[in-house]
Amino acid sequence: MYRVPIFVLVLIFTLALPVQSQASTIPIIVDIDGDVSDFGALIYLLLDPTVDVLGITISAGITRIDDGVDNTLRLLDYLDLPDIPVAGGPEDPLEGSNAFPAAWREGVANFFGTDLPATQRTASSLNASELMHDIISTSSSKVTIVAVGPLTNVAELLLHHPSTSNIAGLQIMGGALRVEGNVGISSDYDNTVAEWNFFIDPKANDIVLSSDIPLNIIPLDATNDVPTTEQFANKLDRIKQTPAAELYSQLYVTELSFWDELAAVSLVHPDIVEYESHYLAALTGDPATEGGIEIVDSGTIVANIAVAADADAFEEAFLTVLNDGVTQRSLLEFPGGLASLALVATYIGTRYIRRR
Ligand SMILES: [Ca+2]
Repeated sequence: MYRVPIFVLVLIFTLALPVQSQASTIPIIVDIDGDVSDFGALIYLLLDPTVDVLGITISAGITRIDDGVDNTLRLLDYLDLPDIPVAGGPEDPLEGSNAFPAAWREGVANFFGTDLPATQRTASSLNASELMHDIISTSSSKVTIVAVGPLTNVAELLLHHPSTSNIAGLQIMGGALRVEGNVGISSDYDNTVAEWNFFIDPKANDIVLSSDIPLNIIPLDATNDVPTTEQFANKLDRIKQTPAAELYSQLYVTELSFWDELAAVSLVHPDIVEYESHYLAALTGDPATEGGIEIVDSGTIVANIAVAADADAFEEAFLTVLNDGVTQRSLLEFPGGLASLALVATYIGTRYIRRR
């Protein structure tokens, strides 16, 4: 029988082991508005072993509520995950009538036109803010809310259930601090300061930024540093080996940003972003500036707001979870890959010479 030398076995197992964080589990609720970036973030959070997703709520943003709930239930089925409760929020913002372009909203139906199968799973009988409250009030440890859509559901939670003592914090994708917003450049709205999530429901932003919950905000200032590139698409196509990676590669769109994905990954890996700490105020009322945020001298709580991100570290952490540990395909691409190959070649060569 051919005997495999021990050091070769050690080498193989060393290369095969996924690198995983040793942090304790983070209990979270994920609030999404159903775009590709939302599902990228959600998939990451569902699959990261250091995160425990207790519930998923849908806010009306890119998605209409029914589409968002249906797509999320299909995703849970596709990933063969347990029954995590899913609940939809209101179709309209707390105030105003700002909305994403209709064509964008049509595009999310039927899981972005993919063939993701329909599901027998059903939504929670509770609405989004009541499901949040139910989870938070019965959790044995403090719950973090990851909100990557308009803040309508979170604001409703705070309006109806003001006690925030069992909320660990909010991890939010939204806003633009010192960079141009993305509403005016992609729609007919005459507003150059707002980012889309914060533009849809400025009143909700005001309620959240005025609360006493610890805030981590990931605005365009940081997500501009993590663009969705052709290079990443090619890499994903080359290495994908899981249902999650396969689905994400179908949905992935280049020349945008990893908006919500960055908020998700930086929850687990805070060093990926660079935070500043400020009192922040939400701009409301004026159509030209509503949805904007600004630094102010005083407030209820100092927020952490990300101003930069490390693209390489983000992509590695995101891919590690999405693709079950495999972020490189060729042996030559492994760190130390050439050295490993040389070791194996030396061993085989030595055996060959000894036999002769
Ligand atoms: Ca989103």
